[in-house]
Order: sequence, then C-alpha cells, then structure tokens
Amino acid sequence: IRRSANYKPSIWDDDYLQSLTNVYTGEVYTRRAELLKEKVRDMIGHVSEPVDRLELIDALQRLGLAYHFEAEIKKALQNVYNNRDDDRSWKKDNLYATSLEFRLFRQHGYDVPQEVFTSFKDKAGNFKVSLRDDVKGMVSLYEASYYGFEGESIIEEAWKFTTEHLKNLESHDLESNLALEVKHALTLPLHWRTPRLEARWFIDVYEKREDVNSILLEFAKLDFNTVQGFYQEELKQVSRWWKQNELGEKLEFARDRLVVAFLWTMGTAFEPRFGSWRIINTKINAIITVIDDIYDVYGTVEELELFTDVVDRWDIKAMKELPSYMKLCFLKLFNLVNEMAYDILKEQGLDVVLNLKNSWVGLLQAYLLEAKWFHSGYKPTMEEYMINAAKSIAGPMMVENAYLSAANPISEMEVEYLESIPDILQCISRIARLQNDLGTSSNELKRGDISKSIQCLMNETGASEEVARQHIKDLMRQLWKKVNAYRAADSILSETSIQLMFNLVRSSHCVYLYGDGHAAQDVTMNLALPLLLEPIPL
Ligand code: F3P
Ligand code: MN
Ligand code: MN
Ligand code: MN
Repeated sequence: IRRSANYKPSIWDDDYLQSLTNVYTGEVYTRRAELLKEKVRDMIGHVSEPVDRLELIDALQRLGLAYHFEAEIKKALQNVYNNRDDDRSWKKDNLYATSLEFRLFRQHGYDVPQEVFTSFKDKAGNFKVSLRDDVKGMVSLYEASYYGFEGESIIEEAWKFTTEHLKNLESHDLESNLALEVKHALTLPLHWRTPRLEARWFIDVYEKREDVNSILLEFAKLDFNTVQGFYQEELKQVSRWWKQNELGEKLEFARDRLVVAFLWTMGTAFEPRFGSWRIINTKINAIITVIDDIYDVYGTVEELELFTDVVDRWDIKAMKELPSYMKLCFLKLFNLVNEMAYDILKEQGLDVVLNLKNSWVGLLQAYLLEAKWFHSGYKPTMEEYMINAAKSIAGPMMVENAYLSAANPISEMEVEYLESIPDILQCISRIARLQNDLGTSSNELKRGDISKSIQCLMNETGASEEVARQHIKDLMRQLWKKVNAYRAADSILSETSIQLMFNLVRSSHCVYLYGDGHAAQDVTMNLALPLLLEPIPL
C-alpha cells in the first residue's frame, strides 16, 4: 500500500490571494518615493566622516534600500577603503567602528586582515575584559565574526567571546532597543538573514532610535510597501497558474504549498527586477515540493526509477510508460522547463533546454538514491549521506536555474562552472541541507525516512541528539567560513550568482528557524503576514 504523510491542505485559497490590494504601487506614493530617493542619494554623496559613511551604508542595507544605490555605495565604500590607513583616529580603541568597517569590507569582497582586532586584546592575548561593557561594540564584533575565514583564530576567539557575553547579557537590564538587538543577533547573525526579513524587522527598530533619520525611515517604509505590492501581483499570477493546474488537489498525498514556495523565492532574490525569476522559481518550488513527496513518500522504487529515466530521456513519447499520477507531474515539469528555455532562447538566442533538463536529472538521481536507501534500510555514513544530500537539497539545480533565469547576458563559461558544482556551491548546498535537517528530520523520521545528518552523526559517534544538533550548528558555521573565503577568492562567479547562492542558504536559515517552516503553516503564516500581506503603517 501507498504511504502518506498526512499533510494538511493549503490554508491559502486563490480567492483570498486574488483579493489582495495595495495602494502603494499607485502614482501618489511612487512620486513621493522618487523624491525621497533623490534626497537619500544626495545624503550618500555628502557624508564625509568615514564612520558616518559606514553607518549610512549599514543602515541602507538593513532597511532594504541598498539596491537603489549600488553604484553610490560602491563608491563610498571604495573611498573608505582607499583611506583606511590615513587617519585611524576614528576607529582607534573603537570596537564598534572597527568591527563595522571589517564586516562591510568583507561583505563587499575587500581584502582586510583579522589583525585589525589585535589592539583589542590584552597582554595575555585575550580580548580585553573591559570590552564587555560596550554592548554596541560587542554586537558589532559578533556580527563581524561571521565573516571569518577558516583558520582565522582571532575571529574564532571573537565569536566565542562575544557569543558568551551577549548570552549572559540577555538576562540583564538592557535598554529595550538594545536588548532587542542582542536577542535578534543571537537568534541569527545578520550575515545569515534574508534581506527582506531583516528589513521588516529593522525598520521597526530603527524607528525607535534616538538618532533616526526621518527621510531614510519614510523611504524605507514606502519602498517596503511598494515592493510588497509587486510581490502580491506576482503571487496572484502564480496562484492562478497553480489553481488551474490542480496539481495540489489531484495529488492529495503531497504538500500543497504555494505561499511558502513564494517566500523561498523572495528570499533568493527580493529586488523588483527579479520578478520573472520569482514567478518561475515559485513554480519550480511548488513542483519540487510535490515531486519530493513522490520520492519520499508515495512512489515505489520501480516507479521512481522510471520517472527519473523518463525525465532524463526528455522524450514526450516516453510519458506513455508512466503511471497516471506521475504523468501530470512530468508534463507540468516538461512544459515549465521548456517554457523557461524558450524565453531564454527568445531573449538571448541561447539554447539551454538540456542544461535545465540535466539540472533536474541531477536532483532526481539524488532523490532516487535516497529512496533506494530508505526501501532497503541502508544506513549511509555521514559523509556518504552529505555528498548525496548536498544534491538532494536542490542547491546546484536551483542556483543554475536562478543564474540562467536572472543573468543577462548569460556567460556560458559561468554556466559550465556552475555545472561543475564548484566548492562554494558545494558548501552552500551542505549548509542548506544541514539547516533543513535541523528543521525537518524529526517529522521525516516519524513518518519514515532515511537517516538524516543528525541520525548519521548519532550512529557514527554515539552522541545524543542534543549533542549532534549542536555539532551540526557548528558545522554550518565552519562551512560558512569556507564560503566566505571562496567568495573573496573566486574570480569566475558573477555577483549575481554569489548573491543568489548566499540568499538561497539564507532562506533556509530563515524558513527553518522555528521548525519545519515548509510544511507547518503557522510558521509560514508568521513569515507571510509581515513580508507579503501587511503593509507597514506609515
Ligand atoms: C524538497 C522539499 C523541501 C526542501 C526545500 C524546499 C525548496 C527547495 C523549495 C521543502 F520539498 O523540504 P524537505 O524537508 O521535504 O526536503 P528533503 O530533501 O529533506 O526531502
Ligand atoms: Mn521531503
Ligand atoms: Mn526528499
Ligand atoms: Mn528534509
């Protein structure tokens, strides 16, 4: 008999989504936004003190506005970088400023050594005890420490030092805004957060600051709401498509999760210019979710082998061989991939249909191996598991599709490079997998699934679940260090690919922050309401 995971039906119906309205995309607001935008542009050109410049860049990024001013920010930061050794008085003995500068430089790919923090250590080589009272500086150093590279011992110490003391501080009487920032940072560092989720949170915090800049604040709110209006239109479009497909209804064993599929995609690329990627990617995610449930739960090994093979042959005549529940899925996938390839051919004259198809085959082969492991009761080692699991999390497939969809012009050399799954992509996929396992494996095991990373580790080391989970969290941090180093050294990848990769793994940190955000709809709701459905009061 067939298994089922008893997933609850979707709580979002199409009628509700179609009823969403947004006034902020109208002319009155967009004209006001244009005006504010010019004022902010002016502001960036006129800050002269390095620390003010860095603070403004940081605020623009956290408020979700940086995408409007990419060239200006680049120029301003370059200027601070060029003069970094001229006048050091503004950062001398200032942990906050030194850490902020370090973080922004590393984030933007500048070369900056960990030794900038040496002066904050005492004679014994430990971070000075007196720094603990400087909470703002400690938070700043904590955030900077997530930009460390493998083997950087000062940064690792900084991470330990700040994490420990910020945790202790949490229980003390901090001024409320600061307490909020400490808690937020400890929950997930800035480097790991998706930009929109951060913007929604930071706008509220920024508003309460004493030195709030009212122009920045107003522009941030307006822009957030306008962009939310674009998202809503995109969501309506895919929701209509999803409803017409009836895949969610016809395959009732599978998760019907359109809204969370959209949240993932918003996480990977939030800027308005990525609208068509968001629409395609939401469709991809919705289909993946169904196909994954076929491989995890519903299909027999013979059927799954057949499905994988039919996709590989990419031959519509082969569809005849599939059981009927798989035909719907196959044809939907076939059409979606061909449609995407058509658009790229139309716009750039590049034929990528086989690249796209092969990216799916890579994913399905990984799904198939997991299904075989499950049905034969095979227990892989942690490393054996991870090699396959980095593919089955869809990282390589997703990044290739994202690049092909979003890049114009597409560089064939970059496509080839992405298809070779370079180390940075390998690490990104591993982190996303570990984060997914932390969030989903309890339920997966309950309904019957292969051992996930936590269980592999427990089997291998005899550790308790709690210890294994802690170890996996640490593994994620270590993998991020490699990612940071590759980001600094890799010269082939475009900024588009890098940002897509980073944001993909950030999405997984955010979706699984409070449990299985993909399957559990109350978690989705907590993300969807502020990001997608409710505008910020002006
Ligand atoms: C494949 C799935 C997800 C993974 C991530 C979601 C994307 C790429 C939209 C939702 F559908 O979760 P799941 O935990 O079941 O993946 P797994 O690979 O563990 O079966
Ligand atoms: Mn699954
Ligand atoms: Mn699966
Ligand atoms: Mn999972």
